[in-house]
Amino acid sequence: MSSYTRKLLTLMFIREGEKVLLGYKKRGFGQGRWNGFGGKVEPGETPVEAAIRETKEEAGVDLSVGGVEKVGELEFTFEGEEVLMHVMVYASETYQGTPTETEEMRPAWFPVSSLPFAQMWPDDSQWFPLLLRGAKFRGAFHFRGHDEILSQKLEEVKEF
Ligand code: 8OG
Repeated sequence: MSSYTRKLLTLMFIREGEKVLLGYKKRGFGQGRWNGFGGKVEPGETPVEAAIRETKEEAGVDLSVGGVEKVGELEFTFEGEEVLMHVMVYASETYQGTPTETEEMRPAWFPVSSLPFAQMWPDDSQWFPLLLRGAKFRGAFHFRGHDEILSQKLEEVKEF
């Protein structure tokens, strides 16, 4: 059995009515894909604090702790790599400020009925329907490279 080094990360989706705010990742991990906002949890931060900080850094918008809900937990592993990315997924239906392009992300609103799944991580099309209907979920995806899912688990949970 391989032992993984776990990395704790966050992922935030802002929803306004029938639209979701995504960011086009301009550099780094996941470059060229649309995604929520997020990154590593730093020492001394709670995951929700990290999620709010990353959203401010990447999209220029402010969220409040009270408006943020944890909606999912996802684990990602990659063939031949010893890192396990443990991603806490959050949603917020309120925000302040105007989404603004940063060095890392170009934000844009997408109707929930036409999300750019072909330009998103391949697992996203599986759990996004759960997120969009307000369900909570746990999933694990094992990748070959960044495009091919070798195995996966996904389940709906009542609460975290
Ligand atoms: O700090 P950095 O930008 O490298 O953090 C990576 C971000 O990408 C973090 O928000 C977690 C997120 N992420 C993965 N894998 C996947 C995935 O398969 N789907 C989605 N939507 N996001 C992912 O690390």
